[in-house]
Amino acid sequence: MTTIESAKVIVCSPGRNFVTLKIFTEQGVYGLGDATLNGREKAVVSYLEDYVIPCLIGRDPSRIEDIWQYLYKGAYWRRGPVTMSAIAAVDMALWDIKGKMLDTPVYNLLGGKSREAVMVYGHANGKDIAETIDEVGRHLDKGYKAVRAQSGIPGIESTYGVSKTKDNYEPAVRGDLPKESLWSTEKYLNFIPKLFKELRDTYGDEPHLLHDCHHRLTPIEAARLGKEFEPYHLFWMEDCTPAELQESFRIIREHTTTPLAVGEVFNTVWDAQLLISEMLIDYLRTSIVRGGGISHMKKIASFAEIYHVRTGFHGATDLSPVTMSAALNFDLSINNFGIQEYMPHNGLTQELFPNSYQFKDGFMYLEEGKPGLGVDIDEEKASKYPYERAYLPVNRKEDGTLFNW
Ligand code: GCO
Ligand code: MG
Repeated sequence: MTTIESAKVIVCSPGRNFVTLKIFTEQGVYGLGDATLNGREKAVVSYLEDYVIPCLIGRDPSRIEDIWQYLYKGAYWRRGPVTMSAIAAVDMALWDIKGKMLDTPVYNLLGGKSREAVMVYGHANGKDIAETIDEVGRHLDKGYKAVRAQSGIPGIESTYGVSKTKDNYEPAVRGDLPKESLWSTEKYLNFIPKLFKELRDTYGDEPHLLHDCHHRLTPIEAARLGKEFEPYHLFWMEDCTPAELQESFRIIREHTTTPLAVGEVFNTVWDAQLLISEMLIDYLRTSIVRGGGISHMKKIASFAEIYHVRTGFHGATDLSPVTMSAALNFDLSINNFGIQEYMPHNGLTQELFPNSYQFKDGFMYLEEGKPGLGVDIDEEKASKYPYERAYLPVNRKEDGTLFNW
């Protein structure tokens, strides 16, 4: 029998914080899991170090499902982002170990490839319509088949998804307190359909265009926007309302044929049960790191498949290359894959996490024959970039009311 000998948590900050779990077996094989929870990283570090790791020592790492159930049911306190990110990290590491021990990529363990490559979408953002159009064009020139477009809104100083420097948008800001931003739904709703009209006028019908509302609308406002987007046939409209209230999507669905994506903040299948079974959404955004790892995401994706819901995993830069590698193995294997978000990590992060994925012409490819997840961590380099506290922003309406960010 193989046995788990030890495990440790590695925290590093090559431009942003990452939490990585490394599980070692007595046989000398190790596995990696991502446990990064943006803006609340240390809560997961403690959950792993103080409670989970002691329960892993001496166990057989090949019993992935049993260990998952032990950590989920055995804690009594179920669900939630801290618990599920910690369980996800263990689960990813165990799949990585299993793949390495059997000398095969994880996608093979999940049923083998269903496709050769994974369609990804990139992020285009600009301070106004003209700049966003240019940014979309720059992505199309790079080969992207799908681009998410976010633009600054006239009269609002800063907007979700729009970077001041035109770099990839990084919302977490280092410092002692969260930054505060201001929001006006009225200004946003009057403006944003114009962006997509201009994008279609400029680039025609072919490119897939996506947009993230970032949880800021009420159901009826979302219905209005979905309807106004219809002539520009978006690939999806994302997180149009905060989705704790799953029933709210019935209202949106009654009014619009714009495809809906939701769920990057979800943690279990129960967060999306009604959304999926009533076919109120088209794409589920829950990712491997938020959704309890590969083992639980397999169940969610299979449930979604029955109802014609496809995956569209969250893949912002706060999900480490370990999650990205797990996601790509998963995306390659399932039939109801939709699209994968891809926000390239900075060069330093790529160095700290050597990986085997490659972007080409709008698709992501995994190097053939890499066993396990196909990702590693350079611990020595990582130790040179210690944790720095960073928060996601807080959002207020123009009159000061605290709002969704
Ligand atoms: C996305 C997301 C991100 C999140 C971020 C939070 O669609 O990529 O909405 O931009 O805000 O991942 O940590
Ligand atoms: Mg989003």
